[in-house]
Amino acid sequence: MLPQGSSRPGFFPLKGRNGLSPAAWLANSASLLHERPTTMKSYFPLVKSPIKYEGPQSRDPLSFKWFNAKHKVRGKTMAQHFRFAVAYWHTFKGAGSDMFGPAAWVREWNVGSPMEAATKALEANFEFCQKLGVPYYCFHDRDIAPEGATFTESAKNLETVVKQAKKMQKDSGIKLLWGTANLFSNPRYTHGAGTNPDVQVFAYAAAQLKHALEATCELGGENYVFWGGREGYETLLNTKYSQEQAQFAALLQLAVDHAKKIGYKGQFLIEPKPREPSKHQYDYDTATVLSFLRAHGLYDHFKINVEANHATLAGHTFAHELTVAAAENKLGSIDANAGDVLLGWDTDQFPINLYDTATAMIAVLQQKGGIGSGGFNFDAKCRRGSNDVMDLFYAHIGGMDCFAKGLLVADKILADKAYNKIVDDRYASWKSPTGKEILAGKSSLDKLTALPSRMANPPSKAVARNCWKSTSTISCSVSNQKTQDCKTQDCKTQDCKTARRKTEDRSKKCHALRSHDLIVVSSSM
Ligand SMILES: [Mn+2]
Repeated sequence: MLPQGSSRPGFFPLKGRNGLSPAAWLANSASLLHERPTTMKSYFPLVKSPIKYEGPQSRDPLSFKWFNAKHKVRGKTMAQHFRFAVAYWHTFKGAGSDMFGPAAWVREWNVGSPMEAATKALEANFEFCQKLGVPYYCFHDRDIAPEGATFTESAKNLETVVKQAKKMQKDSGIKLLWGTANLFSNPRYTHGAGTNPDVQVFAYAAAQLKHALEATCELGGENYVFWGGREGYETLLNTKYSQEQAQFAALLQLAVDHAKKIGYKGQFLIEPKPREPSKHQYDYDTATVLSFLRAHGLYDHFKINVEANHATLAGHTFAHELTVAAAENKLGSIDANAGDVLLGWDTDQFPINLYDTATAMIAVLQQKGGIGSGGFNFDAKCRRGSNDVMDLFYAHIGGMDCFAKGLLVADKILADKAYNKIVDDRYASWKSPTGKEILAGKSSLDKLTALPSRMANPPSKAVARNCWKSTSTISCSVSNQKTQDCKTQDCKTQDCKTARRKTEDRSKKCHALRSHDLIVVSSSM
């Protein structure tokens, strides 16, 4: 416990109960409140006890309506499913600035010299995480420690802050989900860090990466993230594309090598993002990044950190990006936020759309073992008008509840036999000998060419619409029974006209069942 009279803000010391699992830590949180010395400064004095689950009927904005850390879904508690994290940059260094105006808020912890502010922000972070009931935080090197006048000074600042953070992690039980280097804010990185045309800038980035990786390792960070902030180009007229791809791969390989050297066992992640700030960002989306990793022999060392807002900027849904990553067991972690369909940039909002979180959680649950050492990091910020620190609580609580409810809905949908049947039926024809042969690599174009000659032409509407109902079942009335019965391919015969009518009837039924599909999904919400 911190000494009485200490001026340091009050997170709840764990008194030797370090190394607890997030679930055990959450269970203990409430009992730790009384241990907080009353003389300690608090940045969030209005939150007098850790936020509790009170259920959907509660009207207390400082309570969870759906996130119940201990509630089990598919054998895992919600705490284990989510491993929520607070994003240091937005929550403790964000000050309401946007492209039309500079900082709008002065947070109580962001005053004094840069290093004094760094210490206070750390204290605010650990108090906030404890009171919110979030077991992890994430940082960039330059938001946890200020950049100095020289590289050596920057490195020293980071070293000092890491020592403080390590002690506060130990005292509070809060852990580091991931760390990363900010290789995009300083003007030296205007033309990229790893992909910069100047090898000296590359070397600077590599050195900064080394320190950020070592800081993450020192703090027990479970992941290290690469977000290629300015890795991209503006015009091909001055750009060697292949050269820049090779450079970026070299930077990643240097990190992999250094991790081995220092014994860092955490997971490396790449966070895709398109369009901002350069027109052509190299890590455009998940599929692009996975392809890049394969091409450069880095595939086994990296997973993907999927951000919701980056997915929508790439013209995808959040669920699409999660599904592409999970399909290869490469979904490493999640930046849980949301964009705005009416705004064309990375707005980093807190998630409040249940349909988005429900479909996202369906995708997450598809990956065996869940997200492993990853978590759900709220890479989200309050809007410029939200100048009250209490909004940080309301925003995070809302986001956690939105994902918790999304998990419950996703579980219900996946457990619903009607839903499973709809999807299975859609692919039923692939269980035929022909389908099995194709997937086993035992078919040939010659073999498959024999099939179309026995099929109806033109295809039945049901087939053309790619109805979820087994196409073989629906089309058989035309292609097999009737066509064969009337022994003619000419569809003008009465038999075939009848058959086609029947098929159209089935097609209508198919549409009705599609509506049923939506009802199944909606009723699960
Ligand atoms: Mn973003």
